[in-house]
Amino acid sequence: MTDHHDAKHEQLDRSRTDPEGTVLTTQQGVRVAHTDDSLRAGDRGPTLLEDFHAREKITHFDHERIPERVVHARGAGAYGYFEAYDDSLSRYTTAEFLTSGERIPVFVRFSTVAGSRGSADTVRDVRGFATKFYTRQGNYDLVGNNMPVFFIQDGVKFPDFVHAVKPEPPNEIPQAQSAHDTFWDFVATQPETTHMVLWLMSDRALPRSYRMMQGFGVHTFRLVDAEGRGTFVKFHWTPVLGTHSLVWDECQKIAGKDPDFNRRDLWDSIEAGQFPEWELGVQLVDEADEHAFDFDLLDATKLIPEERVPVRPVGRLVLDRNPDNFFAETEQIAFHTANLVPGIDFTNDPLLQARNFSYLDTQLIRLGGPNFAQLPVNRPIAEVSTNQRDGHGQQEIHKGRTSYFRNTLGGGCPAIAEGGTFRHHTEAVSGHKIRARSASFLDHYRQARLFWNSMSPVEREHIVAAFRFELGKVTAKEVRARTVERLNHVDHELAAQVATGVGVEAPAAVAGYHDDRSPALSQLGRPGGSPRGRKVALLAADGADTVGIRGLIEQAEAAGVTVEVLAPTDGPIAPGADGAPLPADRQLSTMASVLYDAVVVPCGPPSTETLLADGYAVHFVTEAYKHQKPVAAFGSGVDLLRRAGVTAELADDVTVRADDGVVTTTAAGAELPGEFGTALLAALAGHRAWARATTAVPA
Ligand code: HDE
Repeated sequence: MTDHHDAKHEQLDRSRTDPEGTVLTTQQGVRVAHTDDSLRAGDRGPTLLEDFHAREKITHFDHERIPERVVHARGAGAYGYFEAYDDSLSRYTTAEFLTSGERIPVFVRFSTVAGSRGSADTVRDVRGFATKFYTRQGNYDLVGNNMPVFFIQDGVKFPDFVHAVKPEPPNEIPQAQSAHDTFWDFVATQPETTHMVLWLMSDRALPRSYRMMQGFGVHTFRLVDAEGRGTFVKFHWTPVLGTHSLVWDECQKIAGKDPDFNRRDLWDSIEAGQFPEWELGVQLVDEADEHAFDFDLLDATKLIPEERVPVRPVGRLVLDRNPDNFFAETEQIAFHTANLVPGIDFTNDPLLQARNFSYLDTQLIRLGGPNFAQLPVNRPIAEVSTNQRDGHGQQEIHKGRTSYFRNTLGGGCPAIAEGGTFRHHTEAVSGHKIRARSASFLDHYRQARLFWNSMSPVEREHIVAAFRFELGKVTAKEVRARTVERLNHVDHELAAQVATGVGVEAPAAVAGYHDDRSPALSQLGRPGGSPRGRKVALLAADGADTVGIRGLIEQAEAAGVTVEVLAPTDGPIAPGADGAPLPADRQLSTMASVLYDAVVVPCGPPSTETLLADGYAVHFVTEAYKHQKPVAAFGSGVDLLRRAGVTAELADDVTVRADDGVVTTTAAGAELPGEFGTALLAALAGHRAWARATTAVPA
């Protein structure tokens, strides 16, 4: 396989600068001797206008901010590559990056939607999953989300929708939350939102990690072959680590304990060489089958069930490099749904059509002019030659007298390309010019119910709890009632349970409920049971069994799991009977169980005694237990589990006991059996012990 993915970095290297070994200068390159005092008339006198250094420094600072994205303002990104597995898609498309097997450089930006740039990562929200492929044929952007459908069917409603979900105008409250009156007022009056709102109330809105969420292109796009023949396509990203979520109580706590939780997780994993990875899959539909479904392929509030059209794996995406500068790269990257390469085209999805206008338009104000494609992160690696000239921030020095087509004075250049050009798919279109919605878009409940029917019991519980939380924050009783009315069209039991929670009357069941299911929609039913990429907290104090701990850490790390040692104070932990001192990674009081996937309490009577008397330690275990996470202890560490209210059966001898996600043994030191670590890793692979009773959450 050719490794083509360095091409972008070679280009970026020409823009990367490093202050190492340099001296301070002005923007003009004049060396600066003094930057702590401004030039003034006398040491207590007024500052002088002629202090060009101070003026330049302050002026630049005054202009450091640019408008944040109107949606998806909060994000995190990374570089990597995409490689197609083989050329099997060449029957359908001339897009080389999908068929060549070369490593294609990419930049991916993940985001939340509603919050401002500085908002917390773990809010209940959709996540953006936008990929820029720097292909040899030009840049292709797949600007997707982590949910396969959308709130509205026509882009003309997007400003209304976003105004409703954003903080309310009088006081700009609440930040990054849909749990307020205007959002639910919009939802309750727009039945087309119903399907997506179920996704939003599901665990999908609370990803454990950007590395552990699916991505979707949402719209139906088109692949186009060399003869101009089109095939409908839906794009899917499937994470190698599985699709996993946080629970709501955790999310709210993490928003305070570590608002950068998802951003940090992405950064840290790439720094550690644990490169996040997804598989690209496509659902292909022959154009002849356009009307073979009980929904319209052009309707972005609908998905194609995977059981009906299987997702065919076509390649892999790997993120292997963090940006050097957040602003220059993650903030200035500009995605656009109309950045297409030959072999991919649009459909008439009215949401997509509006997006094709919006993204270019928004970049003009956000990035300050028409030359943002010249910013390093946005530059294609394909050759660029246009007749576009001038404008703010022009970086190129265009030689020659001609900047028009057709010219003879410039030798006719740039000439019209012969091969490899983009050709719009030829589609016959007819109709009256009307402002109307197609009747094929009018069923809003069938797929909402399909989603609900496909959920496991615990996923349903979470959805009901989410509706109760969100509507519970709505002050207008009639909006609560109207929303419950809508839910009643999806499922009567769902409506009744939400109604009870939010103090409105449950409506009578309606006719037309169906029993169809799509098992692929249940996150808990999806494959991905591996402990890889997880983070475990190990609580220890002086006198801990460092021999047993070291053995366990080694076993965990071999399985791709990170173990952090948390101690009441910084500094190395003194060993118990034998063994060497153990460095502590974190001080216990600076961390919290919500930042980890599991907790382990090791042996060592003095260590256990200290932890039993430490409120943070006891709370840590209680909270992890109540969040249904794997909890493990060996030797005297088991006592801390008892103190923390763990009610599962605990080991009373050296035999490893793994009950309800609680792994224990009385063995310790060199005697600690490998099965202890194996059972912990198996519990981690299961993500949570969902059967564990949680009536008393929060901790
Ligand atoms: Fe976007 N969207 N969007 N959107 N969107 C933007 O573009 C818009 C929609 C998505 O990390 C904006 O550069 C309209 C669907 C992502 O930089 C803006 C409509 C999907 C990102 C915009 C939609 C998305 C954006 C704001 C309805 C999933 C972040 C800043 C017609 C398939 C990209 C910007 C990044 C960003 C408009 C609907 C995904 C204003 C008008 C559906 C991932 O142009």
